[in-house]
Amino acid sequence: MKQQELEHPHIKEMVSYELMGKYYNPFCPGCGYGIIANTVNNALLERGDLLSYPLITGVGCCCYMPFILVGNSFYCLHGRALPFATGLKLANPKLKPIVWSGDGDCLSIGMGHFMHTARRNVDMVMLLLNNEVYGMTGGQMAPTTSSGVTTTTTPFGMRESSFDAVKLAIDAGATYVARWTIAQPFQIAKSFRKALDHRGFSMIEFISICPTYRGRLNELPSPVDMLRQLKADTVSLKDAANMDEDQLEGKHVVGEFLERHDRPELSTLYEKLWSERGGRG
Ligand SMILES: Cc1ncc(C[n+]2csc(CCOP(=O)(O)OP(=O)(O)O)c2C)c(N)n1
Ligand code: SF4
Ligand SMILES: [Mg+2]
Repeated sequence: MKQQELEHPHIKEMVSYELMGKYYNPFCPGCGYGIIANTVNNALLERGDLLSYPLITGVGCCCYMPFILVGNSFYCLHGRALPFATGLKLANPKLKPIVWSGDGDCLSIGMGHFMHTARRNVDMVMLLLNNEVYGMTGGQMAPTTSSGVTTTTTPFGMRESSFDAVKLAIDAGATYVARWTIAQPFQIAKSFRKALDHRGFSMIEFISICPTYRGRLNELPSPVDMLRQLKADTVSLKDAANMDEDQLEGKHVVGEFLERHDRPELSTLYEKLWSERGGRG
């Protein structure tokens, strides 16, 4: 039987079209990553000049993202996307690398790179996809897993405290920091466009849903249930200002947390150094 041609608006620009000749989606049904992929893809297509925005990933479910997005992609080792992107930026300062990383990829194995890339304020956009688990490897706990949450490695509920990626990014020196949930595609698109135009290290955290592990193990097996819960647990930065620590327990505070333009950017510093010394060679 002749295979049906699948209609997808951007199929010709997709990596998967070249690789497999058809539309390909590696995510489980209901995975929140699809919403992020679609939103970011549309914002990138608006730019037109796709070669200026290399897509770089570590390892995890979220790192399949470039397979279904437009543009050039580089698939790196687990936790190592940021140093690769730094090298790319220094080699060709005209590029604006876009790094995709999971909460495990960025805040466990890649934590050192995250801190130092923010400290150096390297001009790139880092998209941190936080589903509170290691999705790809079977739903183990992550450094973002909330208190009490069941994962395959916390069968009696998470007892450890978790990291707040936004606070870490700000303290380390990032210059644009935002957090949204996947139930906020308009805010995601606006924030992503802003990050593309920002000169310096931008970090946008997306709170996503993993129905397969995070949901199934916590009595929220349906993506719709998870989405409803996510919306119920979301608090804007403005509202959070009037809430105490107990009221904010288990909530996702969303908004633009920081935008600053007073820190030097790494590739600019090096370009200046090269020109003072008569060129790169
Ligand atoms: C050096 C190394 N250690 C461990 C692994 C196994 N591994 C692959 S993905 C992953 C965690 C992924 O979790 P996260 O970054 O949160 O991404 P998600 O799958 O949730 O999107 C781990 C531990 C690996 N690939 N390489
Ligand atoms: S395991 Fe979870 S994060 Fe990974 S694709 Fe499936 S739903 Fe998405
Ligand atoms: Mg994860």
